[in-house]
Amino acid sequence: MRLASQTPLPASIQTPGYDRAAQAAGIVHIGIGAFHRAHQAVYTDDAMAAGDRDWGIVGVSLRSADVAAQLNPQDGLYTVSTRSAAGSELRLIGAVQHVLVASETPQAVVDAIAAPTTHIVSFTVTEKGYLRRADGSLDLAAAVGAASLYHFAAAGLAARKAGGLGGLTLLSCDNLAGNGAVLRRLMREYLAAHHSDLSAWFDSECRCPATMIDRIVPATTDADRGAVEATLGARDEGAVVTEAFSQWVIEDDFAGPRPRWEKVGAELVADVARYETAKLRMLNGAHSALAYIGLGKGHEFVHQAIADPEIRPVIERLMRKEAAPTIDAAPGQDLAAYADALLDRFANPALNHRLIQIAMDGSQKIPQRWLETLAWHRVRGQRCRSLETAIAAWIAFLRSGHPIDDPLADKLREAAADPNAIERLFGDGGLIASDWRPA
Ligand code: CS2
Repeated sequence: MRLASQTPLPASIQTPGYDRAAQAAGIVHIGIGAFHRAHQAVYTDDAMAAGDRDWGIVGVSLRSADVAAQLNPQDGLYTVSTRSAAGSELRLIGAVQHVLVASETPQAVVDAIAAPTTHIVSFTVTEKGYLRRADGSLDLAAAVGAASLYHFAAAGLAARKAGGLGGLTLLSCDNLAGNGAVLRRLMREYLAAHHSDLSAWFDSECRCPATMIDRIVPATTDADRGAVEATLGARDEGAVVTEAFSQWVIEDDFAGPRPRWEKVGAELVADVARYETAKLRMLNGAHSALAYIGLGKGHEFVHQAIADPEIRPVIERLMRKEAAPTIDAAPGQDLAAYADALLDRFANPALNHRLIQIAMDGSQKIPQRWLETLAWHRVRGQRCRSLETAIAAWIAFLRSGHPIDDPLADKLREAAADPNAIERLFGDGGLIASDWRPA
């Protein structure tokens, strides 16, 4: 039996605490992968259970029809399994109403963004989905393509303006440094090129708040789906598996109404930068280092790599001695305690988080995860032994013959094969733009 609205479920499973059918959709989410379903959709489900109304989510996949095929036959319902050494907890999430596939029904995506009830368009399209050039500007040639978030956002905004509706909040939930400002800049560049009549309206009517998003969400496996089915008594093709920890820090700068996410655990603040920087350089920086160093030593999962007595001290040093000193902590932000908590989260034996999942798209991740830290130390005349080890491990990975999942894969493989790989990658005119230059 496939999970759907009428499926009888065991009493132990938490279900949506509101009338799903009575909710309008207030959010269009582009990039409805496992991360969104285990993070923002859960906060939104909780906000509706706490009394907020009309914040249903219309999910959008830009290319793949997989998530639509998983969720639409289930009336948008899916489960989130929270796993720790202490056991697993399962709950049903009702916030997602249905999923559109932009390549199949592009006009439906535009209509959803242009609907009067929609107030927020949010994004988890991964780093490469922003279609930036190495210098940070928009790759205009790529951004006219069918898989471009800009194309759909602009068409939806144009319809809103034409219909006399208000603007929107465009909410980036990706691991970019200054994700709100990046999205605003790129959206402006797109509009200037294709909808210059919208540029001034966008500036006055729309907002792009910054966010720090954090929850570790490994790709769901068939074994995970089997375990969920055994507990649920129904097949959930859209199941997601995650850790107990979850954090969301959001810049409180919205164009219109929003769910009261702060009532259900999110932090709405004036300035996200220090949280975001700490998360990118400590958590994600350590993750990418674990991925390349760990794969080089034959490990498969994060918890195995962090348990390796040769790897753990490298990661501890990276977080505590290299990344943490570069962060000007906010009041109450304790970076030593943050590093402790991250080590525990990485060690979670119940979460089979594959290193190869983190290793993908290195060219898009490494600048904000490693190079900003390296540049900070460089101007102070200091070396970073752990990050240099991590860079060597990345180059070894690129040379290893392992398939490279990265938009720059071919160029990276070629540059890494050069005896002067460091210069080809990070030097002047190298593949990876950064303020850090190899010594
Ligand atoms: C990971 C992140 O895949 C990766 O690159 O570093 O997805 C990480 O698990 C999340 O950012 C945690 O919040």
